[in-house]
Amino acid sequence: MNRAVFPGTFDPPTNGHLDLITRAAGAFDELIVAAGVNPAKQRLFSDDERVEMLREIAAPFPNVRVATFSGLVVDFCRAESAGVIVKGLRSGGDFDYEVPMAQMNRRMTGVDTLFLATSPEHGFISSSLVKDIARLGGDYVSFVPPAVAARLGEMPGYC
Ligand code: COD
Repeated sequence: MNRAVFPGTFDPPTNGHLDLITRAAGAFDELIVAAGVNPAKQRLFSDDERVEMLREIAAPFPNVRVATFSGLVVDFCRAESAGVIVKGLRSGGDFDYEVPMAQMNRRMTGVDTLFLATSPEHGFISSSLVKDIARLGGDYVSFVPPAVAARLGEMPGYC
């Protein structure tokens, strides 16, 4: 089976993430969307909340499974017998951040990374910007799936 892992913080999942899930689900027999921890980022949503939101938005895709992981993403790939990591690229900033990780992951274990260029209509969307807009009272609903917009609106201090 041709199995891939799409790892991320997904705090919260956005339409950019959903676009990658849609495209990667069409390219692999099974896609595991894996919510992990980026130590550089403080999270708003708990593991359970991120998983629930991801399950809601991944529900239309029978070959997509949602999981959490801690530790190295390559160890998770090995445990799940997945040979490919899927990542998205929006900008040179993503390239500079992602390529050394991809090279290190391949060097450590042979697991390769497949980069999907962002769709132009989602290229400016990030979880951080969505949270900022929500916290400061702006309109964020067109940047996230409906299930995520509802959750974000319920968070104390967000609207
Ligand atoms: N369009 C296209 N792609 C997008 C968009 C968008 N609008 N928004 C985000 N993406 C892509 C990102 O480029 C990324 O590829 C992916 O979606 C997830 O994004 P985030 O922001 O939710 O997640 P990150 O980048 O914070 O996740 C980082 C990981 C948790 C995956 C990473 O830190 C990790 O693998 N940690 C585990 C430890 C490890 O193995 N480290 C590597 C050692 S070499």
